[in-house]
Amino acid sequence: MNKKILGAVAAMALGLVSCGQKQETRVTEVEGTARTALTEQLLTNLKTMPSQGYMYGRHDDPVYGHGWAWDEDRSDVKSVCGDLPAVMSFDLGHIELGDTVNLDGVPFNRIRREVIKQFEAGGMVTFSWHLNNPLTKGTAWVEKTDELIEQEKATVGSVLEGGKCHELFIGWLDKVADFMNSLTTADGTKVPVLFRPWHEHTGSWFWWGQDLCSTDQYKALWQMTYDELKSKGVDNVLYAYSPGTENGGDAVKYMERYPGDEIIDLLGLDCYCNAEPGVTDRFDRFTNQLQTQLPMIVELAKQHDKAVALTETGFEGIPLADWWTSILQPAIGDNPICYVLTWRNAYDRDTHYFGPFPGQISADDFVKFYESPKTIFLKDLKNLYK
Ligand code: BMA
Repeated sequence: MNKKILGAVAAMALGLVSCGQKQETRVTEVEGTARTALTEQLLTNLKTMPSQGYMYGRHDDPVYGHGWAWDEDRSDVKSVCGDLPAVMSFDLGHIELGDTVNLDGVPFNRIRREVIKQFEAGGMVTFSWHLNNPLTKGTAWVEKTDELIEQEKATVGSVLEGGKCHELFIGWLDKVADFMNSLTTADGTKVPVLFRPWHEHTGSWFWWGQDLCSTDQYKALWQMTYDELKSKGVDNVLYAYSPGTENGGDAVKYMERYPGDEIIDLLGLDCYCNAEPGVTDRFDRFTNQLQTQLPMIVELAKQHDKAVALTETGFEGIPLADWWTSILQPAIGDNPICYVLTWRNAYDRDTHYFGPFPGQISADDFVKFYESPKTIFLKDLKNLYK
């Protein structure tokens, strides 16, 4: 989500920043790696899923929640409704740095274990990647200060072929590839996952965002990501395109930076319900956005033969007791999406949560949401891989 991280980034003097890498031209010819049968099967099932309902997903659900962290076999979703999300989401931010924990402190080894567990339970996993800025060495979020803005705008160009961070960046992609390749069960089965990099690019808060790079550069970034993972033998990954709501319901705008049918498997939307004090129709805005944009995306998905999902949503702090059944569900309506995912319940920030926990005012309504015939949680799933 669009969450600005303030401060903490050492501003490096303009011109002194270098990736410390040789500038080399890279041969980008990619050997074709077919995707595994299970991965293709997952995609088929994501496309047909809406005839049964939509899966519910939560970011980082099995590793921490509101007021707790790192327990085993614990989940805020389960504590409230007795079942687990059908979709678990995790973030790969800081894997590029070679760190053992991600940007929110979650160990990558634990993520790998949870991915395998979710797969073996019949559920699905998706990954976002809030990776650092390879040029400024700052976070994924841009600061746009006088000192940094030029470099922030040069970042995507710097990682593309011929750019001064290209070699460094290929190394970062290779770390992601290694991780994807390491998602194997005890019998050696590679776990299919959905990867959702370069998300919310229609906003301008990440270094790959709208005002920070050109359309061609953004598409080239995707192509390079796809090619590099493929060349490293990654055959268990589906790819999601997930812009924010800036298209305003215009299909041409939604597709403006679309990387292509060969790369993308799922069309998504990141759309949050933001409470703005003093604005009485705050829910109408969210409802309107979903009701205008989801049918447009569904139509595009039909034309391009892709799956559709509400890849990120939520109402931070959920101050409305019946938000799940009176706002979210009606806003999704009958749009055939395969899943809806709400963001994380931070363990260390009291008000940063997007799902209920026992005692939270929307907990009872979440149980109604769970009981709705439209929602699919882990126990409802038959088999996503058959
Ligand atoms: C954001 C916020 C951040 C977090 C990031 C990645 O939207 O929740 O606190 O670091 O997602 O999980």
